[in-house]
Amino acid sequence: MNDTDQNSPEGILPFLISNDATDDPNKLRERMRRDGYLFFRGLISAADIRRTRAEILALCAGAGWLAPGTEPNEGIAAPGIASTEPQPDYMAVYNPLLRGEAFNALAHDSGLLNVLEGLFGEAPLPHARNIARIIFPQNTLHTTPSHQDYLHIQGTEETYTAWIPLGDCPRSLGSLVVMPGSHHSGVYSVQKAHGAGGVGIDTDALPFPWAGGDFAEGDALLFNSLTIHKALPNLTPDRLRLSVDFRYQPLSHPIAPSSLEPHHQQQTWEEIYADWKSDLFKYYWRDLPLTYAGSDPRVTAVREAALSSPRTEGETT
Ligand SMILES: O=C(O)CCC(=O)C(=O)O
Repeated sequence: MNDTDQNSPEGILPFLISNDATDDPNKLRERMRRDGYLFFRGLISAADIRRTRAEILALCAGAGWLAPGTEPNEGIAAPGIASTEPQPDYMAVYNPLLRGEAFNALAHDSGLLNVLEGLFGEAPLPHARNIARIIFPQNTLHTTPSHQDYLHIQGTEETYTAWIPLGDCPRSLGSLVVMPGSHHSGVYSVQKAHGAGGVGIDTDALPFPWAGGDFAEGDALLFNSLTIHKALPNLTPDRLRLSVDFRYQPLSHPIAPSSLEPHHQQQTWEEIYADWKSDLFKYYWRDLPLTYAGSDPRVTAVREAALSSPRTEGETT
């Protein structure tokens, strides 16, 4: 890990860039084991990212979320709107978004799947529950708090999130940061919090640094389900932050059945697939030899304790 760089005023270490390891499974595994994350420049197809971005911004335009007279691809938010998941006006855009063919196809990016196959030493299983985020500028109360994905996903701890911004995403637009080394200590306790997931970890006393940086189009961050991470606030005056988060695990590991359901479970796969032109990624998991995991009692205990906790304030740094 490099030392804190002078360009990092928040005291965030720069990501270790792992492009040198894409064809070296041992290096991928050793770094992931040590740090709990891998960051790659230009791993994801730029053309597919642009298609997904355009698909989502067309929905934002239809909802009146883009500033009138601006170029849609710029993603400039209309003044005075700050919608957030799961508010009804957000879901009115988000449910159609989940039906997007480009969005769902992006989870099968070949560069990403090749890295995952090297990391796992076996076929990767993409979870079907694909997620996207539309984060409004200055809506800092709802910035994603520090958390571990395992609490929300369960199945196997060997689940990895790929966080991919849909276009350049400097820190000021609210990129994701991770805590290298935080994945070695099991499931942390949480408190109720604002922002995605609704619970957060108090990281003040933890002995780990944050690592992060400015993402360019095509960059991807991969991290283990126990690695603590959070979003930085979108402090731009007017830009929407668009990103996707997809999850993967080794095919031979048990999966939680909910990972094969559409996000929020407000529509069926039939509805999601209704307008797709290609059958390639429909029900791709149905013929695979899957095994299923029950719920993890550690997660139940941590969730029950959180229910009786006070809500923490949103993080703004
Ligand atoms: O993009 C965000 O704000 C949240 C993403 C996240 O926490 C995740 O991918 O697990």
